[in-house]
Amino acid sequence: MLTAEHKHFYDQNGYVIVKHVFGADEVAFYRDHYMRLRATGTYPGDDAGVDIGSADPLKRYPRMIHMHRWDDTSLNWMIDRRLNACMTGLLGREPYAVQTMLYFKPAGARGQALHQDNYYLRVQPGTCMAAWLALDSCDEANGCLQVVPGSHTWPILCTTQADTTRSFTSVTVPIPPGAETRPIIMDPGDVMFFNGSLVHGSFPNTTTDRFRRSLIGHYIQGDAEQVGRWYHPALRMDGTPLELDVSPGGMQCGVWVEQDGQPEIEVSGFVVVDSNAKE
Ligand SMILES: O=C(O)CCC(=O)C(=O)O
Repeated sequence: MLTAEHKHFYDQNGYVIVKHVFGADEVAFYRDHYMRLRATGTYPGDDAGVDIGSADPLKRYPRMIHMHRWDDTSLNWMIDRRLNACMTGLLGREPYAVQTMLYFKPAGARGQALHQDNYYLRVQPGTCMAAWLALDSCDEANGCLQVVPGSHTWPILCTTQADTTRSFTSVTVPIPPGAETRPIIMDPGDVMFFNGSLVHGSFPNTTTDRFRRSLIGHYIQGDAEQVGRWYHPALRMDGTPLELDVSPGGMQCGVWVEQDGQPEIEVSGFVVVDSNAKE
């Protein structure tokens, strides 16, 4: 599934898309599964609450987080052998699994301002990796991922205030003049793998009738010794937990704010140690 071309592209750009990792029937199953879960309950991590009458589409369909802790379908997906094979090929050894998320991103929803995942996970040494499965066709209209190619070689940047009318998180990172932000067009079943230092995010879903659902796993390099408290326990790719140290300063991946929420300026003094050790 993973080729030498994928690995080369990943090393150069900090991300790579592997096409059709999951079949149409599997994608349909995941869409139905999470839509049913969302419609029938509230779960740990529903920090913004669920309000089906809200004018904010993200309050009608808030993201789910850490589902693998209470949902076997999510756990099994997180440690799926195909994801493991791709990440092992990219990293040179098996990763550990630390987080699942489901983004519904319905029509009209805000995106998530540009950021670096290791700002939140604080993996040391090394960095984290995301596996981002498209459950819908993703394009610029419905708020596909946006990345800054090559930014995986950057340190973790200090954050600035984000535009909370366009982002459900309040912090972003400044992009140097001349750096390209590239839209990532994906088909359902494609998986994008990306490095924890890669600057990425998404713009609003400007459609009136399309979701942009995605199932996301976060992983850490198999030689990591520390990760932020929010991500414990880390799991081996056979699902068994392991003991890692707590990295200071870690936090939940992107903290929700209202559209008119007070800006929250966070400054990172965090330095990535050897983020390219495996590249
Ligand atoms: O799906 C998005 O819009 C953003 C996801 C993201 O930032 C992540 O998976 O780290």
